[in-house]
Amino acid sequence: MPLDPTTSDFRTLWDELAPVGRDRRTGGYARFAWTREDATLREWFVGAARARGLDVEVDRNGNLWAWWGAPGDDAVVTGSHLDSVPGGGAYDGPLGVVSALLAVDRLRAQGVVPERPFAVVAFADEEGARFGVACMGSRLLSGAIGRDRALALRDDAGVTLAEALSAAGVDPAHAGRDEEALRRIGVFVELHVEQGRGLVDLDAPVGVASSIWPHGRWHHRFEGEGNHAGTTLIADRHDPMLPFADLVLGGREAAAELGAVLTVGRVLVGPNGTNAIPVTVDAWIDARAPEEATVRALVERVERLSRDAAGRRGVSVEVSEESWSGLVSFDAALRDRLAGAVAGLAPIGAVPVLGTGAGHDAGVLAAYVPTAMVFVRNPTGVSHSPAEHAEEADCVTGVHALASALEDLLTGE
Ligand code: HGY
Ligand code: MN
Ligand code: MN
Repeated sequence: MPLDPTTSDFRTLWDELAPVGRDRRTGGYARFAWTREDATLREWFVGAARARGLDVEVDRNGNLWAWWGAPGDDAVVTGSHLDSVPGGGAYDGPLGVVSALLAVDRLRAQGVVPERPFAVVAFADEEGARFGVACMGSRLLSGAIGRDRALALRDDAGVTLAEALSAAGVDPAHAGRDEEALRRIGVFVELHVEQGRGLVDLDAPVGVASSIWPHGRWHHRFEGEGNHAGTTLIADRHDPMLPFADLVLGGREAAAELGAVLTVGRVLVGPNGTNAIPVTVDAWIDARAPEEATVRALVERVERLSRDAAGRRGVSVEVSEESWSGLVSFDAALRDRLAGAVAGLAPIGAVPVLGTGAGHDAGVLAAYVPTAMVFVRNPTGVSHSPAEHAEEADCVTGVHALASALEDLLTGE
């Protein structure tokens, strides 16, 4: 077990995770909630925590908690998630979990004795890649999503979240807002790889978060009429692919005009045959902007665009909101306290304060308990891609920064 994490200690732990769910061809990860890969990652977490003498508990929503000392209320909690988007990078999520475990090693090596309960957490299903709603573990725990709605969500194969939880040994009858788990979180600090170019442009290895852009996901389902690709005259077609195309192009233009971003990264075409006019196109819109009103304006415009296009093309459309995350402004006093605890550590000087367009469990929990985030420099800013990266030296600096912030919270007033 490493005592005071260095580059090689970081690499040892990091390398244990590297092969899990990795596509050998693309290098991208497929680590979706409640799959075999997820189970492997969860087993890894349990093993790594126990190797450090931490006691592991699974809460009612399948989140994993590793306690240093006795569990209790008002704990200092740190961690992140282990799941990925399709074709995701290695760092988004796991960096926060690995750094949390190595921060425990560092605190121990420095003789720190926690004066408050302390836990490392691995939240379940942060990306929402399988059931559509991001941050499911923290949303269920906090009650930010209703239990019945969550449990009825289906993956692309028709499996419900309730069924997936059961299959993984988590009883869905006990899922939902967890008062005990919530009471135990006195403060949550999530370390995360930065997902933009903020820190690299500022030439800083770590920073702290100020805010998360409001964002959400919307499902547009177009339904037309299947028919033969060769014998159906253009004038006779009810092709759902056409309003879908209008939506993608018009949505991008609308986003650019409003100063927002819009992504259509997931599409299902039914029946998906080369020589058949499709019957259905299901498309998912991810929309984000600095202001809530801008996201709402964009989403309304895009819905109108879809309805107009569908009407013109003789196709029906249904639009539904799958998730919404309002603007998050992290607790300024906690953020400054963290920055103060970290500033001056070599090679960190001043600690930049950054906003982000990426969602996090810390953002969900911010509505219930004080939360803060530490970002680690990403040399290209690329994320949700196999090209996502952080240099080992920066990762180790991140561990040191996290440990300092935690020490301050564990032993200070
Ligand atoms: O989609 C997001 O912003 C996050 O990475 N879950
Ligand atoms: Mn992500
Ligand atoms: Mn993440």
